[in-house]
Amino acid sequence: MTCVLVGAPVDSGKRRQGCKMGPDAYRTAGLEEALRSLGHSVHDSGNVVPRPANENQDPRNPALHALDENVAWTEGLIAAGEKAARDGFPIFLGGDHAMSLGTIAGVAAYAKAEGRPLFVLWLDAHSDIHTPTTTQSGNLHGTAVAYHLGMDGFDAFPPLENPIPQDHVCMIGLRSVDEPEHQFLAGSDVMAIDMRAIDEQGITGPLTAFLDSVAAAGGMLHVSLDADFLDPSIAPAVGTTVPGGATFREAHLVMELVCDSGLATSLDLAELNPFLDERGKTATLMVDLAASLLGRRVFDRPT
Ligand code: DIR
Ligand code: MN
Ligand code: MN
Ligand code: MN
Repeated sequence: MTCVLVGAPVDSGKRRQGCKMGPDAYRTAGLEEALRSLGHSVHDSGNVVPRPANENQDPRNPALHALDENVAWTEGLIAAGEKAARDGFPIFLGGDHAMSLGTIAGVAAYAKAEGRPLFVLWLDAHSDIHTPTTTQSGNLHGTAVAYHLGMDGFDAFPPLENPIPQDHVCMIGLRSVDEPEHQFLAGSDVMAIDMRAIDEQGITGPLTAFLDSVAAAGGMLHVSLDADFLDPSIAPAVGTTVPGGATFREAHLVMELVCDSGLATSLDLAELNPFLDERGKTATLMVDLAASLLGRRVFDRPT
C-alpha cells in the first residue's frame, strides 16, 4: 500500500507552542524508513500551508484562541486530506489535535465518494467533544469530535458536509472529561471507554466490539492518536499530559489489533510537542505505534 504523509503543523489549537515542530520530528524519527521496511511505498507530500488568517474573534465567545487560524487549517486539511485519501493511506503528521477538525472531514469526503461509512477511533486522555460555546479553555484542540458529530456552535467553520453518526465513534483512554463533555457523552451513543474500564477488562474486549461493528457496516476507519493517550512516563512530550495513561503494550496492542482487522484507512498523529521531548523519546514511540498499525509484528496470529 502507499502511505501518504501529510504534514499538519497546526499549533493554533491551544496556547502553548511547539506542535508546529511535530511533522519534522516524525520525519527525523524515521517514519518513512519504518514504513518502507514493512513493504509500503511512501509519498511525503510535505506540509500543508494554510491561507493567511485574520485576527477576527467570535463575538459570542471572544475567549476562543486563534479562531480564524483554526478555520484556515481546517479548510486546508479538508482539501489535503481528501486528496491524500484518494492517493493512498493518509498519515497526518500533527500538529495539535485541532488538526482533526480538517483531517477527518477530508477523509469523510473521500469515504462519501466511495459510498462507505466512516468510523473514528479516538485514542486520547480527553474526549475533545467541547463546542466553541462550551469550551472553558478556549482551546479549539478540544473540539474536533463535536464538530464531526454536527453539534452546534461551529458557524465560523466550513459547513459540515459529512456528519459522523455518534455510534461510529469510539473513544479509548479517557481520564480527563470536562463537565459539559461529560453531560453530552452520558446521553449519547458514542462508545466512551475510560481508563478504569481498561484496568478492569483490558483493552481487547471493547476495541474488538467496536472493530466488529466497523466490519459489519463495511466501514472505513480513521484512527486519531493523541500522544496524551499514552502514559506521561513513556510519552512526556505533550502539553496536556494526564497521569494514568495507556502503557507501552496497551498502546501497541491497540495498533496491532486494528492492523489485524484490516479496517484502518487513515491515521492522525496528534499533540506531539517536540520542544518538550526527551531526546526524541515520544516522537519515536509515536512512529513505532504507526508502524504497528501498518503491519510491524513479531509473529503473525492465526485469523
Ligand atoms: C481540555 C483539553 N479538555 C480543553 N483537551 C485536550 O482545553 O478543553 N485534548 N488537551 O487533547
Ligand atoms: Mn486530543
Ligand atoms: Mn488529549
Ligand atoms: Mn488536544
